[in-house]
Amino acid sequence: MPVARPEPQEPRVIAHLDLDCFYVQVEQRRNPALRGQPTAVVQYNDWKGGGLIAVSYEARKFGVKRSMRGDEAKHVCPGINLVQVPVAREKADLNIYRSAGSEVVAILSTKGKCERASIDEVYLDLTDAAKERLLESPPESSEIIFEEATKSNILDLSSDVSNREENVRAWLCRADADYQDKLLACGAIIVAQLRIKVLEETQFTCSAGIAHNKMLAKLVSGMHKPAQQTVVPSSSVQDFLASLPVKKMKQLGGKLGSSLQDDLGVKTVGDLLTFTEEKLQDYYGVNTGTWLWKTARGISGEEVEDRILPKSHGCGKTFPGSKALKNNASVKSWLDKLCEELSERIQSDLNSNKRVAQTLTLHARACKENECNLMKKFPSKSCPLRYGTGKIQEDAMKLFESALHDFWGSRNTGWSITSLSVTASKIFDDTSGTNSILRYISPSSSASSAVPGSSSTPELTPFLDKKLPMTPIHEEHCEPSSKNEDCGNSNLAKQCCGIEEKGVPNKSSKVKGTGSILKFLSQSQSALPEKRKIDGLTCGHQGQESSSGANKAEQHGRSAEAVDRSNINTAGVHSAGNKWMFNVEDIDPAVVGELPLEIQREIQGWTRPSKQASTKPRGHTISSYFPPARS
Ligand code: TTP
Ligand code: CA
Ligand code: CA
Repeated sequence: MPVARPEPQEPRVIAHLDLDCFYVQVEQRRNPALRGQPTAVVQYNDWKGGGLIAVSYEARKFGVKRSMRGDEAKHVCPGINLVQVPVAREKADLNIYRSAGSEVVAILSTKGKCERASIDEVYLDLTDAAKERLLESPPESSEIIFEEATKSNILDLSSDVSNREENVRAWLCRADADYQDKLLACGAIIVAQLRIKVLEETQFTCSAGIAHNKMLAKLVSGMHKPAQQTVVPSSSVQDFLASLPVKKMKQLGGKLGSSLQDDLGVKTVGDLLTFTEEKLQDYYGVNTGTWLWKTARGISGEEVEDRILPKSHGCGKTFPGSKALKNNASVKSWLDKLCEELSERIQSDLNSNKRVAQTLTLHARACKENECNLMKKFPSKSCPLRYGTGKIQEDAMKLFESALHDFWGSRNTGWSITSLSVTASKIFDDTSGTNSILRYISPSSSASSAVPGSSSTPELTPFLDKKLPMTPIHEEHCEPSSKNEDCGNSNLAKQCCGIEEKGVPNKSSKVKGTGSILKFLSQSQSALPEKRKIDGLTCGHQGQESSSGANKAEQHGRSAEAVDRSNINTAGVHSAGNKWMFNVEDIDPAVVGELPLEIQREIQGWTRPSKQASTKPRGHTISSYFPPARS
């Protein structure tokens, strides 16, 4: 449920930018012969010419829509060029689009706080840049206004085309405007300049909304497309929202929006104005009631997050019609491929950005035999994420089995899976990385899995529910939504469950520290030897209960900070119980050899207990965080 955030006292200038027919533009840049041509990007699936996922504006003029398949698009637009998305592992490989999006983000983030909202969308907080511009070169005293800015669509202004640009120029330069509108005018000029810069440097056009908050900026960024921008002066907010259907609001597209329509007769955001805040709180609770009341007035305190990397990584694939998966073996085969890609992406995020994902979630859509028209809700399942392709594959399969059991009981046939996706979320920056060694070493409390137990679901479920307290299993439901075969990036997750929106990296989990050992330990666990438990050679770590308090930390000779860090970074491992251990035998000697000498010595200390470093000074080394287990 949405929650109202405190509003900032000062006026802000927020922009939302969205690339036009994004995948098509990427393909047009790769093959300039496609420029200006009706073009669409289709999924990897030959059924009826493949599903369209991006359609150029030239093709849209012919009535080509994203919901069509290639054959249908050819029917309405015979000259259309259909380009297939790149393929890897028998599914769409979206890497070229992801990196094209990153090129744009790199340009946009130079002007203010930048939040990458999706593969082709960005929010910018331009308040400081606009203030600076207003001080240094206020539009009212500028002789020349950046031309692209004069093409803006200003919500207040009449759309009389004859002298539109003159009107816009006059609006941007009004000397009698209030401070808020002056800032918006500066924001509009800055965004126009940024859009041109993006075009010059990447060859991509984008559209933008410029307003006093994120909600309004997002609502209007797609209003005039392609390659245009729309500005929302405060004076226009009420009229704009008065006729806006509630379902157009991101948070009102689902059950809350339906309830507003069905229970309160609210069709447009403006209709909400007739309800007092108290009344809305009575219906929907204090938080959501207040949020609705504010939304009706165009008020939103939501901040632009400082984040240019994605909030989660997801890989998915759909299996329409006869392609539906009907047995565990075929699900496993596909899950293995999806997990392999996911593992590569989180590993690369770790190596390049030192970001660690903590939660693995499995989403699927399924139907029951003879009821395929009735899409049944298939529960989504999560568990702590363990790095290493083999482990992710193993855990994902167990999550699937557990979810299938909830969906279908213990019977083994009669179900079919029409989509599968795996998502890595709860990503945080591990700027020290010091204790992330845990992610590369198996906890010895379980043979090899964060989701141990026999593969029989009835035994697995209680384990998941009871023994993973740090990251409790949360069950969400995937609504059938996309017709696309492949849901790369986090499209499927986003469309189904909004997990990308929710997986906020916890700012408080940012840790500082000495040099990272991550880079030395980035080998996959799957290569590690089978676990052997050898007395005296086991390094342990107290779990959730014993490590949660500073007092106990002192007993262990660790600082409270160290405890915090281990709590943060080892959630997945903690979850396996009150006490977990990892076996020093699990440390790949080849990896240890590459560690800094200091750390090599520590690890050797673990493997030779007699020489254990009881005299070693404690500090920012890994032993501070992982003292040897006490018997
Ligand atoms: P969108 O921004 O929704 O659409 P778009 O950029 O193609 O077109 P517009 O000009 O209207 O913004 O999506 C961005 C890209 O994400 C799109 O080019 C392809 C991909 N995508 C999918 O793969 N599946 C989907 O269901 C959607 C909506 C998008
Ligand atoms: Ca777009
Ligand atoms: Ca978009």
